[in-house]
Amino acid sequence: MITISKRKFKQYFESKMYSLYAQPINEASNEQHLNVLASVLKDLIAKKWVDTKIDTEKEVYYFSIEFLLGRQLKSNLLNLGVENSIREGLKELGINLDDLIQSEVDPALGNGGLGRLAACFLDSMASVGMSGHGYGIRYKYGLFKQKFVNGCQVEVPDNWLTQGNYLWEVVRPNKAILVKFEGDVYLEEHDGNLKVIHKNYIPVMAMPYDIPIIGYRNNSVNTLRLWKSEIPRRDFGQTTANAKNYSGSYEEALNYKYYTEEISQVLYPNDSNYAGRLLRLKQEYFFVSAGIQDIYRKYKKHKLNIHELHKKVAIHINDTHPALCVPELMRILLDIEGLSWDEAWNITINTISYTNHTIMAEAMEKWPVEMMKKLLPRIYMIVEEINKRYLSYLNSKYSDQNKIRRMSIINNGNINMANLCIASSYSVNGVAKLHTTLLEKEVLKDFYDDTPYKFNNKTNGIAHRRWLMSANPELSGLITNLIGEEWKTDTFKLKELENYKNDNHVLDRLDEIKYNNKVLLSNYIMDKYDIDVDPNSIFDVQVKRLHAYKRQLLNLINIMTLYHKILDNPDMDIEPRTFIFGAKAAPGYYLAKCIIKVINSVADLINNDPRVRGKLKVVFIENYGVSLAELIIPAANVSEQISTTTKEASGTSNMKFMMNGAITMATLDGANVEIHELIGKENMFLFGLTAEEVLNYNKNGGYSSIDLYHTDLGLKQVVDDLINGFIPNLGKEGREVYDSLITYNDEYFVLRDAKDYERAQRELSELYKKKYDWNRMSLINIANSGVFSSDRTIKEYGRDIWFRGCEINEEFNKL
Ligand code: RUG
Repeated sequence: MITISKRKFKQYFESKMYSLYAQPINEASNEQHLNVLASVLKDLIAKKWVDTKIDTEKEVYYFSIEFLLGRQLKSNLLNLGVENSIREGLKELGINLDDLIQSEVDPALGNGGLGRLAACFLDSMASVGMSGHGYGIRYKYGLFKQKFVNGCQVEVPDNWLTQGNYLWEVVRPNKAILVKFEGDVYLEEHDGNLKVIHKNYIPVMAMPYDIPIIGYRNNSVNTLRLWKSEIPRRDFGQTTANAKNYSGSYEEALNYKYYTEEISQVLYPNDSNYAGRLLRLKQEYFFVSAGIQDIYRKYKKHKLNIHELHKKVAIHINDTHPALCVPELMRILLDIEGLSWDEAWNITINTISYTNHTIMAEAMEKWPVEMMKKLLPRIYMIVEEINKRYLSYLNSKYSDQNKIRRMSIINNGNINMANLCIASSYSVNGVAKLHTTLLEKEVLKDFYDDTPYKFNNKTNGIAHRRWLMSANPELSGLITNLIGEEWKTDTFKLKELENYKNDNHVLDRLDEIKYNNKVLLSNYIMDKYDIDVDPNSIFDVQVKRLHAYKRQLLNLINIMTLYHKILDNPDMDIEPRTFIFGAKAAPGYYLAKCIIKVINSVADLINNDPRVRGKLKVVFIENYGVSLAELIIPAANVSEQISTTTKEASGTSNMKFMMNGAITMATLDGANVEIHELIGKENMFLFGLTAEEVLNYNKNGGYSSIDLYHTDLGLKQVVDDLINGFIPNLGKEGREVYDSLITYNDEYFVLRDAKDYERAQRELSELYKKKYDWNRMSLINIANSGVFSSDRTIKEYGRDIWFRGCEINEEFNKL
């Protein structure tokens, strides 16, 4: 925790303004004010932000190809505890802090849940006082910005570094690292020892850009180190003696520059459908190699004993994208340290742990052998050796060749990255109970049967400081008034709110706060889209990536059903509803883009139909991301978590909504299962197939959507609307969506679950009429949401994975 008086801050701010811009405060732009403020804050934390503690305690390195940070100013001020003095100081200087907060860029260096989870984990590691740092990529372009043109998604590049540098970063040229691609690898004898020689490689310089991660009022400042790929600078300290010789032609120089810079140019714009592409593999090795070499350098600098690396360092790989940490660490231990294979393997396998985030087959990364061999020749050799030893272990234990093939790391000309991760780490975790069970019992069953002690569950969490304290200050204030401050550092204390579940005064206040947040969102919708939404209507929200399994389509079908009902029965007693969507589709995911177009077309139809005015509204908010989530989630009455059961590994927006008092409409999928365990079915709305039913259907070829379509006339009417011209301005997109449901037999059970969903929605509507019952439910949700703080999750990772024991565990070594 730092303190700074208003007077001191003003002096500091003014002199910073002079040193950075040589001009008076009142002539500076908003952008300059923001830069000066960030610079002052960086100075204030500089002493605490020392580069290393590695010699004193075990450090965690969290490797993730995405970090979806969101804006930093507000949360940094909150965590430092200086917001009030700085707000006041700025005010006296004629500057409005809120304007600065709003004008900060929102770095979109991630796609969705996985990247945002990584950002929450950084926040929590710093806040619980853990020395835990992130390694990732400083993409020049983040996730595309989404615009709607005639209802269709159009992607606009996210040129977030317009000023050249990011507000919070510090570049450290003296810590740049050489990463080698391609070339020839062979063994040479030196003084009777065989040495691995890598010649003619393409050198790429990884330049570190550090972002401080400030803990909540506890003096901790950790680092997120993002690497930018560059052509090695002239003064780059590391030797490139054996590098490829460029003839020096202009064209070659340009090609080389392009080769290097392309690597950190753009974030892969896909959520769970990772096609194998060369650039992506380059990105993966680039940041992994830079990170592992960085750890090694730091380790050597402190003259630590390499035989005990695993006692000082925990390396965590967030999904399989950083899986090359395994062969890269092996490379350093074997080729640079000269350890034996057995020792290098023992150290590696006791240092690396892995999280799986999905069971979707198309998201399981596989790399063609030929591609890896050419791009990363030494790394491939190591992977091949790991595979050889792993196969010999498997053959010694099992006779079932199919099983061995399934578990093999290299199979059919591809390297299976999940298999590599499982074989080479001491811990494999899923991200919610059901997900972990599915990994153990279905998807990774062979591995679980083989090494059950490696598997564990770590249910995801969210940074309650950002998602409640910062995003919903009024609710946060009410909670503090009722139960004191302690919940801010121990969210389990939120449970005490249940004491107020029958206090009408508190329930009224809760209602009022929700209403105020709805007004803020309504104003945004009015400003942006000129759509007038009524804050008294139910705000029913589904915000997340657009994917068929997340079933925005199910939500839409219910909206259409409701629409027809009102048209057929104009006097129907219905609670007015505003359905709100926010979702980006991967640019190459055609069906998802068609669903966006259909939702937008239905929104146009409904919003312009006077017959349903005051009853129904549909709003699709463009460009959903962290900053918009901070506005939307506190304003939601209903949280739509309606994925096909078994498909959503965890979900994290479900937790954010719950913490902000929304009522969950859910299938028993992902972490909805845990929500249900906590609050019971009486405090949420459940519907849909169970996991067992979905698995059974899948094993037996699904159900027949066409039969259902012909028997349920209500459903048939809505499905036909997609193709019969009922929805204006809808062409081939309607047909595509129709085909997914009927021609291709509804892979995600949308129609199969539609009736039950409608039933649950009807019940929800009825309950909303009973104001106190609804608000009591809302309070119970908030009171039970404490378990979903990522502080809890991170402590569990620490306790069960990273710090659980530091001796070499021979049991992990199966090679
Ligand atoms: O789809 C999953 C979410 O269910 C989960 O909550 C989140 C964080 O664990 O990760 C998402 N995810 C999975 N994002 N990308 C993948 C596949 O690599």
